[in-house]
Amino acid sequence: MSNFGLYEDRVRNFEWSVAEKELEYTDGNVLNIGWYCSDRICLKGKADKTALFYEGFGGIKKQYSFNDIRLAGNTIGNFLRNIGIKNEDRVCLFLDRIPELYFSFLGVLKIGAIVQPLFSAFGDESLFVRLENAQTKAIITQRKHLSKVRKVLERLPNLEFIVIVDHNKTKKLESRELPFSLQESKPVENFEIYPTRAESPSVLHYTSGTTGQPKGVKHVHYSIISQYLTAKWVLDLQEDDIYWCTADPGWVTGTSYGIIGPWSLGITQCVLDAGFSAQAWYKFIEDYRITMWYSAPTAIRSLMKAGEDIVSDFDLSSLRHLASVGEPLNSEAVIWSQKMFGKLFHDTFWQTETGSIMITNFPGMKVKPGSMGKSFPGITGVVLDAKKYEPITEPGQVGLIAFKPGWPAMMRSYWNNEEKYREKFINGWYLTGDRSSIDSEGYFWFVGRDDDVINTGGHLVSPFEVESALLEHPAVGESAVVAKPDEINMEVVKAFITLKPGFNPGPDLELEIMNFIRKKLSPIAMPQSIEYMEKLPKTRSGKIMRRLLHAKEWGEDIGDISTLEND
Ligand code: 6R9
Repeated sequence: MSNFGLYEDRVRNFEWSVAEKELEYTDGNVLNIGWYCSDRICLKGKADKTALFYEGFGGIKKQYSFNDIRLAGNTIGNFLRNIGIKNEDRVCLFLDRIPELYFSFLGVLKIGAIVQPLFSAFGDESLFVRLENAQTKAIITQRKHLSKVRKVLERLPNLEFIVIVDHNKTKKLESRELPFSLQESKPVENFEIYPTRAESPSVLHYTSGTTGQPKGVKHVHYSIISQYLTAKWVLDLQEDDIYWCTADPGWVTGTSYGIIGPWSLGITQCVLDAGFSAQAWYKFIEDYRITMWYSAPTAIRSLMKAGEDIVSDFDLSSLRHLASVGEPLNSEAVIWSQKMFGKLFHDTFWQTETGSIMITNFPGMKVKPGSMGKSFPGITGVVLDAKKYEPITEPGQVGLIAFKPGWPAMMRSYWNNEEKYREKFINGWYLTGDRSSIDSEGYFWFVGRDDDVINTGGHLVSPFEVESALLEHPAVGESAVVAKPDEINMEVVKAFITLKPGFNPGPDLELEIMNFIRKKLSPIAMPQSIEYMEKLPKTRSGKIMRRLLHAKEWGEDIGDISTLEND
C-alpha cells in the first residue's frame, strides 16, 4: 500500500497540521529533532528496529537499532554538555560518513546546540571561512582530518574544542584537542533533552552562491514538519522500506533526507561510505535489498556510462521507488532507469534554503520525463516575470522560480548576513535564482540557473536542453554547456564533453556531434565549439560546476571553488 494518496486530493485538503498531528506535536510545545528521530521512535515500540545499516571502506559493516542511535545521541550530547557546549552554540561535524557523524547530528540537536555539517574533504581554507563565519565553538572530527584543523586553529579564537572520535592513545594531543570514544563511553540511558521549540535554530548548512563567500543557511527545529511529510509522500517511505539516500550530510540532501526525513518516520536506512563505482553501488542495492533510492543525476549518468551489461550482473528487483535531486534530470536518464530497473527516477527540486522538497514528480502522478513535476501540496510555486516580478500566467513562458514564503522548512536567515537574506525576497515571493517554465498542466520545466541561460543573438538557449541532447549521442558520456563570448552574437554555445569508452576524440567526431545537435535542436543551439575532457569539474554534491567552465571561457576569476570535488 502506498501512503502518498492522490496528488489532487492532497492539494485540495492540504494543511501542514497533518504532519503536526502525526508527529503528535502541538503548537508551542517542545520540539526537538534529535528526540523525534530516536527517542520517539523507541517509544512507539520500534526500539529494536534497525535504524542504520552501515558499510564503510574495506567492507566494514555495522548495524544499529533505533535504541542504539538514541543512546549514541545521548552519550555524545552528554559529553558535549559536560565540556560546556550550550544551546545555540555551533558545533561543526567534520567527519567522513562514519556512524559517529549521524549520531553526533542527533546529539548536538539534543542539547539544543546548532549543528554545522561540512564535507570532510574540504581543505583547510574552506573549513576556515565557514568556522569563522559561524563562530563555531567545537568541531567533531577524525584523526585523518586533524592536520587541516590544526592549520587554521590560530585564526579561530572562538573554536574552543576539537573533539577526536578515533584518538590513538599513543599520539600526543595538542591544544584544545579532546578525545571521545563512543565505544568506550558508558551509554547514557536517561538524558535530559534541551527543550527546543519550533523556532529554535537547528542546522546551519553552508552553500556557495555565485558571488562572495559561502552563506550559512539557518534552519529551525520546525523544519521537521516539512521533512517528515515530504519524506512520507514524495519518497513514499513505508514501514518495511530499506532506504538509501546517497548524499553526504555535508549537503542538505544528506541531512533533510539522509537523517531527519527517514528517522522521524522510523525507517531503516543504509549508508555506504566507499566512493562511487557502478559495481559497488549495484552490489549495495542487491546486498541490502534496497527498496527506496534517492540519488542525483550525476550518479545516474555515471551509471548510464558504465553500461547496460553490468546491470544484469545484479539482482535489483527489490527497488520499488526512485527519486533524484540536485540538478536537471535529463529525460534520457528517466527513460534509461525505466528500461534498466523497471522504475522511473522521480525528479525533485529544492534548495539548501528551502530545506525540503518543493517541486516534485509526486508518486502516482503522470511523469513527464525531463520535467521536475509540480509544486508539493501546500507549496505555492510560480515563475515570475524577470522585470516586474509578477507571476507569469501564460503556459510555456520562462520566468524565475519563486515560492510564497511560509512552509515549515524554509530557512530563517543567512548567518550574519541579513542583507543577502533580504535580497532573496521580492513582492512577497522567495526567489530561488532558477529559471523555468510551467506548462498548462502545472509541470515545471527547468531552464537553468538565473545566471546560466545562454543568450545567443537574442535567442535564449537552455544549457540543459543542449546537454540532454548531447547525451543522446552514442559517444557522449557527460556534458556541460556554457556560453562562450562571440563578437557577433554576444554569446554562442560551447560544450564540454567526456566520451564513453571506445570513442576517440577528434575533429570528425566533433563535427558529427555538432551536426547532431543542429538537427536535433536548432542551428542556434548547436555548439560552436566542443572541448573534450577526461572529467568534468563537479561539486562534492555532484553538480557540474558550469560556473568554472563559464569563467574559463570568459577569462574571469573563478571565485570560490571550495566545493569542487576533484580539487
Ligand atoms: C537540494 C539541493 C539548489 C540548486 C537549485 C537548482 C539546482 C536542485 C534540481 C535542480 C534542476 C532539479 N537543482 N534540484 N536543478 N532540477 N531537480 O540541490 O540544494 O545544493 O542548495 O542546490 O540546485 O539550481 O537552485 P542546493
